[in-house]
Amino acid sequence: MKISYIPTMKDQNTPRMPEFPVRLLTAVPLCDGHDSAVTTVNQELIRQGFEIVYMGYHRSAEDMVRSAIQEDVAALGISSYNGGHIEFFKEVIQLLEKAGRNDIGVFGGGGGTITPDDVVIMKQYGVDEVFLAGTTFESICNRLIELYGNKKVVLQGVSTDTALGQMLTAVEMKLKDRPKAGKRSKAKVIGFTGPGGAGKTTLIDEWVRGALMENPNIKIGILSHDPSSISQGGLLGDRATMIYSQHDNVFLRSMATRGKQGGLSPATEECLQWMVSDEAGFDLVLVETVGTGQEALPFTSDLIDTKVLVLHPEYGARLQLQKILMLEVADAVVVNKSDWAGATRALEEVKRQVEMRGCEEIPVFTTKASEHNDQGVVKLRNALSV
Ligand code: B12
Repeated sequence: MKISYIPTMKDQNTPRMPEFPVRLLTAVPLCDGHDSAVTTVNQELIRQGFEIVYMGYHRSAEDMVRSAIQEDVAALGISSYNGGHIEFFKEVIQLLEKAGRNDIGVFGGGGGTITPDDVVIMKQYGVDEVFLAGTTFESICNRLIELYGNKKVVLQGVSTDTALGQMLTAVEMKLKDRPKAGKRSKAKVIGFTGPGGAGKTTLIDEWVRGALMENPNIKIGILSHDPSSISQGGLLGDRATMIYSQHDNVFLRSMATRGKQGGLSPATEECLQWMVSDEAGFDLVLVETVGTGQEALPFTSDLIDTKVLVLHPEYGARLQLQKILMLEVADAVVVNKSDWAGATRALEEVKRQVEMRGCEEIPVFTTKASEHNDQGVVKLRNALSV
């Protein structure tokens, strides 16, 4: 039995990335903080055109499997250094099987920790590939395209994580003859935009945490965007920040912008139609744009009920505020990171700027989303939520 993929350098028929990027999810298991290897591998995969949904380290098998299903990735890659890989990979495969998703492949690596003998056992119970120390990035990329470059999409409504995940893939892949979304539900839709580093993802995660504490039955959907790179690949990294949104009541889909400017993806509108369909059954849908610039007006869709502009206190000189278009069309403005130096000044300047534009009806909030139960986040949620 071939125990691992060792480069032969005879790759005459180097596999090519298909028309739509291969989507993979990568993560590091529970009790393991070795993330520099997977970060390096991610970077190379993105450069070769893969879309990588990255979950970060210290992740349970349950979280990995739920995420892989919602993201409808072709495969799940685990980077494991602290031992226990034989058991951990097996648990992941068993959970995928239990969910009826053994179409999602499992592969991984772990430098000198995973031995060739371990790989024999792991392949026997269903791991597709383990990349041992010394494997070149080129060989890893080629093998992953070979294994996962031919993803099939099955359409079966949107009422489960599997079905909704696959429907969103069909939309992203522009599958011909895909159905249209049905009647709009009562779900409230809130869009969050603002510059990179303002803390949008953390704010959403804290929002979700609060909403779930208040109402454990609430069903929340999230569409979270990150930029595609020049290579067409992309690092979709919001799951590494969103801790509380990895929950059975929350459906989180990471989307790459795939060539569209302005903060969203060409597929966002149609994906949103499905997210707010009666059949999907969400109470609340949150949309996060990529980090945007001063000219961005990303929320033109009628489906977005409330638009929130999130800023951090370091937007530069006051003059910079005058250039931000969203300050005139947002339904709420948030100055996050209220513990930062200059936050009080920023709040005053933003309020004055909104007034000077004759938009004094737009409320301005100050939040510290990195802290649980921050009263600013609670006020914001109470003011805007269902
Ligand atoms: C760097 C490192 C660290 C760094 C980690 C920094 C970070 N943020 O990741 C620091 C110094 C912090 C660290 C800490 C610890 N470490 Co350490 N660490 C390493 C080391 C030297 C290299 C790992 C690495 O990043 N390699 C670089 C990658 C790119 O190369 P590679 O490993 O050869 O991987 C190849 C393939 O496997 C593949 N691959 C790997 N992952 C993936 C994932 C995917 C998706 C794909 C496609 C491919 C792939 O890509 C590479 C291609 O050639 C290893 C030793 C080793 N040689 O493995 C020990 C090692 C893993 N660490 C070890 C230990 C014990 C620890 C500590 C517990 C030490 C301590 N007592 O505090 C802590 C635990 C930290 C934690 N919270 O988990 C042990 C683990 C022993 C075990 N399993 O029983 C090792 C094996 C060292 C040893 N021989 O003792 N460590």
